[in-house]
Amino acid sequence: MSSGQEILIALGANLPSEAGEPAETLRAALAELPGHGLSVVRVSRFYATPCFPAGAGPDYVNACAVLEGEDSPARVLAALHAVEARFGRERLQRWGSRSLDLDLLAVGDTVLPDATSQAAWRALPPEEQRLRAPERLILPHPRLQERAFVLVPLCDVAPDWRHPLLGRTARQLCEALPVALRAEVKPL
Ligand code: A4P
Ligand code: MG
Repeated sequence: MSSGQEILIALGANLPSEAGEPAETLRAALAELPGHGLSVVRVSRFYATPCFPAGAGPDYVNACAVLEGEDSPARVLAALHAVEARFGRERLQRWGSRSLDLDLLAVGDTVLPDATSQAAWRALPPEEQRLRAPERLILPHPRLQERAFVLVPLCDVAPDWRHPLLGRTARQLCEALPVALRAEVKPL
């Protein structure tokens, strides 16, 4: 049970959906969450961010939110996938353009499936990251510490959240990123 623990999610979109342009899709997705037993506690500003990998598609709109709910992390991820499906996300290509991507960043200090596996996913070399997607839920999300488009919005809503294995807060992880990467993440 995740009762009492902060649920941190990342939202991203770089293609329109039936709700409209990416920012509209993000708003509509947040509005769907309470229907899945997830209350929305805080929402970051929305940011325009260059597509990663560079040149692979249009710019993204990214945001983060803090949620609260009683379900297990696996059920929370299932709810996020249901909302992605509602807004027409098609999984054509890993890291491909999408009308909505919802990632589960963290549930308090929960580590899944275990510290060794989480660390192995975190250490995966860039080429393999692109080719291999985890079949099981990994928490914290294994890429969050290297992404300005995640950490900048996360600092709006949960700057003091501490990564249970790296021992650093969201703010410290963000400040460890190159200034140039952070500067690319611009409030809408
Ligand atoms: N999975 C395991 N752990 C998690 C978790 N903590 N959160 C599994 C979400 N999913 C998790 O995810 C692949 C598999 O990982 C699923 O089976 C899931 O159960 P996915 O959402 O199906 O595929 P994906 O979104 O293509 O992969 P992933 O790893 O979520 O991609 P990313 O890393 O989110 O990259 N550029 C900018 N500027 N902004 C973006 O938001 N996003 C992406 C997507 C690429 N470039 C971007 C952005
Ligand atoms: Mg995803």
